[in-house]
Amino acid sequence: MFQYRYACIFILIINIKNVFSTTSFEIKQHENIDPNGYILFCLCMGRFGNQAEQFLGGLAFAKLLNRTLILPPWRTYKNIPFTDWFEIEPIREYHRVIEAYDFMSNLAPRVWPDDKRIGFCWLPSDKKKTDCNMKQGNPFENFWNELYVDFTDYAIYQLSYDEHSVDDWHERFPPKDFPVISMKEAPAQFPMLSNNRKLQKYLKWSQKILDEVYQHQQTLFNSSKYIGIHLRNDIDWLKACSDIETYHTQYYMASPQCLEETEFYATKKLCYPSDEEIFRLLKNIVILTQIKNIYVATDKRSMVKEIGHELSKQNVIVKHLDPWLPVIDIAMLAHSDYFIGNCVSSFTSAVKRERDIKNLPSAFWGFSN
Ligand SMILES: Nc1nc2c(ncn2[C@@H]2O[C@H](COP(=O)(O)OP(=O)(O)O)[C@@H](O)[C@H]2O)c(=O)[nH]1
Ligand SMILES: *[C@@H]1O[C@H](CO)[C@@H](O)[C@H](O)[C@H]1NC(C)=O
Ligand SMILES: *[C@@H]1O[C@H](CO)[C@@H](O)[C@H](O)[C@H]1NC(C)=O
Ligand SMILES: [Mg+2]
Repeated sequence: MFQYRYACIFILIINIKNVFSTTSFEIKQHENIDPNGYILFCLCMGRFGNQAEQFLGGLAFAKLLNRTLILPPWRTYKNIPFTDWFEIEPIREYHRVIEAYDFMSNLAPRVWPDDKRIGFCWLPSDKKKTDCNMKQGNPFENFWNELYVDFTDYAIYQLSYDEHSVDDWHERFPPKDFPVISMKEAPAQFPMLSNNRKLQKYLKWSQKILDEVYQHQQTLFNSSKYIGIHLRNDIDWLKACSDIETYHTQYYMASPQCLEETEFYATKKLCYPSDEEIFRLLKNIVILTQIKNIYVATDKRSMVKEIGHELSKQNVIVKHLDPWLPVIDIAMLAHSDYFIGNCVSSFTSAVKRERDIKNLPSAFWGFSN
């Protein structure tokens, strides 16, 4: 009898665990509230590539302050829970983190009462906290509303996000008065600091994304080797590249990924390569690798026909998926056997960082080879 009841309870627990899957596990961990407090920020600048660079900078900052990082949702036309795209456990090897919706439902009622919900803005010292405009416009308003966060007050600061300011942050914003530092902008530079690129290794795609990648690899290429290329060529990019040579810089958007520690400035050719440059480099890589499958990711013009025509002697098979989620293109490129990307694009930089961690080869349009 006892054993039977025991078994019933056991089965019940298993069922509850299945229904609530991660939450029942998470709640246990939440009994530990971090006495050092939390950090939350909006990834409110740009789209995925920009957001990923800013996220890694923010992750490094959270560790510097030794506050738990509340993993922000990715921002598309709506908030995408961080864990829809990336695993949480690998990040915990680097620093304490909690997913934002998890924090809001399970910890915020105790840790972050309404009257402690203070919005943090970096503003010059002649500005007032009413200039913070924490929730003004898209994506700011939408981001916080979808997390059910309202602010009762604001704090403005001029502190930087590097190791020299850590003591100042602790002094001005001690955790007992400011349990959550919730920031209008990510506490990070763009382009990201090269030192933080290695943090990419803690970003592991969720099983859902991986399954989709493997499925596409099967359908498109029978799971055999392919070269992934990124063609960033929508009109916003044409504009972004048009005056690039007048800036005389190595730091234009993501360009440090190929230019820092060189003697070169960003050029039009690097930013918006001609069709001829695309055919030239791609043909070289096909001949070098003997890989005939080509996967094209693009925001606009896929050049599938043109590439097939120009490389007809090489018998290439050119595919373009145009996935509903741009991160699927990133993951497909990251998993390719050779990658050619756009040095100025942070969409490319997300791919390149992941490949560097795995020691996979990459090249850039308009840049050697
Ligand atoms: N699906 C897809 N979307 C892209 C591609 N390139 C650019 N985009 C879209 O354009 C956005 C570019 O912004 P971002 O990711 O910040 O990178 P950046 O502007 O190139 O530095 C991406 O997030 C996508 O929404 C691509 O190859 N495939
Ligand atoms: C950081 O915070 C954790 C958890 O609150 C604590 O155990 C650890 O000692 C702190 N580390 C430093 C360097 O203060
Ligand atoms: C797909 O790959 C499998 C395993 O490598 C191979 O046996 C099969 O012939 C391939 N199919 C086609 C259509 O190429
Ligand atoms: Mg952008």
